[in-house]
Amino acid sequence: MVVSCPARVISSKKKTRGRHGIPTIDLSSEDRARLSDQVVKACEEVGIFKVVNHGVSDKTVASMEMEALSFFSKPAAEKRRAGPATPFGYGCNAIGCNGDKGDLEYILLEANPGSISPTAHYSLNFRCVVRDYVDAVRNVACEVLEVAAEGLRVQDKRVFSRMLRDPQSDSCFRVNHYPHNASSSFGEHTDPQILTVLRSNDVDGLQIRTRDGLWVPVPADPKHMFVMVGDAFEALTNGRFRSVRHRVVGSCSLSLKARTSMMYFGAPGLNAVISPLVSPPHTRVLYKPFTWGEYKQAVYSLRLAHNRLALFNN
Ligand code: GA4
Repeated sequence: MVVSCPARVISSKKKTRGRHGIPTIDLSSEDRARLSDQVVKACEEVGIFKVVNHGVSDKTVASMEMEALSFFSKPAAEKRRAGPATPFGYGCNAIGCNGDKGDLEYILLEANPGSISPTAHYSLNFRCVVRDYVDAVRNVACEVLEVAAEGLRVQDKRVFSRMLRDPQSDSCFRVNHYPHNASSSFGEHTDPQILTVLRSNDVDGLQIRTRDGLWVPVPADPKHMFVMVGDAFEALTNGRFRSVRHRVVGSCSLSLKARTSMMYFGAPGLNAVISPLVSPPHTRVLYKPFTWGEYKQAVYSLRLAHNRLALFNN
């Protein structure tokens, strides 16, 4: 259940200048040591950062956005043929328990390296465009994970990225569409996976909750991408990285244009064991080992509840 939250929202002015700013990281930087320190610091302190020079071409992004918009503009009956989302497919108002409100609609697809989910409900062009986009954002996620592993001084720098490149990976891809004429929202939650790569159009709405309980707007930036730490990364790093609570709030200011966001959720295979890989000597191991499949099952039964990881506390 989503707990209604008394936290304050700070103004975006304070956010951009003050200590609540979202870090911006240039992924093309050749100063690898500095880059990996920046990634580790952002994952520890904020759990979200903006990535510039991410390497995904404008064309790949624009084609994906166009295909998504053309899907969402179809008549309701036609879209519903690609649903219901159980969990994959087309969904609207299906999260429940205050998770989403208003007319949010979405498509959720499997996105492991071997296959992009179906099906006859999507055109061949749609599937090709999704495959290209997902391949590109997976590369962004893997690069970030490798840089993070370096920053954490893990010997095998592919230890995290390998999980996303595994053909059995349970990664998924989601496109959310918050229509212009409604006050649609998505309740606060953390993403359960390892890492999320988010790209939205130029309509605001995303907010993150800081450690001190403030809600901070994350201004939309269609040219760049945002990377968010998920629960599985928090567990893998023994709590050193913190998954970021976030929500999308609809308001009158959303009313001119629909918000469209596209998220790649990088996850391991269902049987992959998640156990803290980087706990310095003398540090208590916070989580019992669990498989991604076990965690996913807990996530679906607890829905958007707070602190699901606590189920696996040592
Ligand atoms: C939130 C993050 C991702 O969008 C998602 C969502 C998933 C779904 O829509 O099927 C969940 C939600 C998300 C967490 C709790 C459960 C599962 C809906 C829901 C009520 C795809 C994910 O992995 O977890």
